[in-house]
Amino acid sequence: MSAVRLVIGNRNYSSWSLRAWLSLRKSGVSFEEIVLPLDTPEFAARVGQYSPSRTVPVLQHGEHCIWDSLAICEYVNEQFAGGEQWPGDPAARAFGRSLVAEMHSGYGALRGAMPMNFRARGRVVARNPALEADIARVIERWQTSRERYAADGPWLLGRFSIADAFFAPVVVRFGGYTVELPPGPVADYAVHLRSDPDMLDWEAAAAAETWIVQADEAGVEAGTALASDD
Ligand SMILES: N[C@@H](CCC(=O)N[C@@H](CS)C(=O)NCC(=O)O)C(=O)O
Repeated sequence: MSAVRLVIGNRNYSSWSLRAWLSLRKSGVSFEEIVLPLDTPEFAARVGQYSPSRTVPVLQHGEHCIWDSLAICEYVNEQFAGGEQWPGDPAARAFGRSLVAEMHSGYGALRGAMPMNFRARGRVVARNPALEADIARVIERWQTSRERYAADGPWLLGRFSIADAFFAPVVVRFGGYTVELPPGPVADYAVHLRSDPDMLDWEAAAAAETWIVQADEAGVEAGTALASDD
């Protein structure tokens, strides 16, 4: 098989990269990783050699280049996961795709106010109505998913799916920004995802990173709002 290579940003910050990486890791295919440090001259100098959009993640498979996290997950599912990263049932699949599409194109207030940072603990940000609405919407989607598919397994749609890859960064954000989750299926889902062995591998690698994005570290100590999105 042609070589598979995933180009990602710093694991501590790059939520879009985590989506693609988790899907690829769960597929079981072996792949090479290249990590480009976000917001550095090195990133600006090197990203163009891999990514036509100059963003990460990017998947290279032989002559193919896929440069968007959703497109990468779909490709991984088709090429390496035998379609297992979506449910076989069309209604469940459509539900999962709706979850993912909403995550991919929405939740702007959440993304803006709570950038992913694995090292963040106990951050507190000002809650405005748009942020509250995004948080409530995520919790409601997780509750509905877990109620519908609990019999099939511990992930959002029962078995691991692309929906979990897309919501993994949100679980991390909620953990770092002290978002209280209702006990039961929603809180249990967050615990399940954070203790998944692949997530723990990513977290350990994030902790070992030495690149710091200053704009995203300013509030770690103070617990204040931060500037960047992802
Ligand atoms: N829609 C893209 C967005 C990717 C994206 O914005 N990635 C960020 C890092 S998490 C990036 O590459 N930023 C670098 C830059 O904009 O210079 C996806 O889903 O992959």
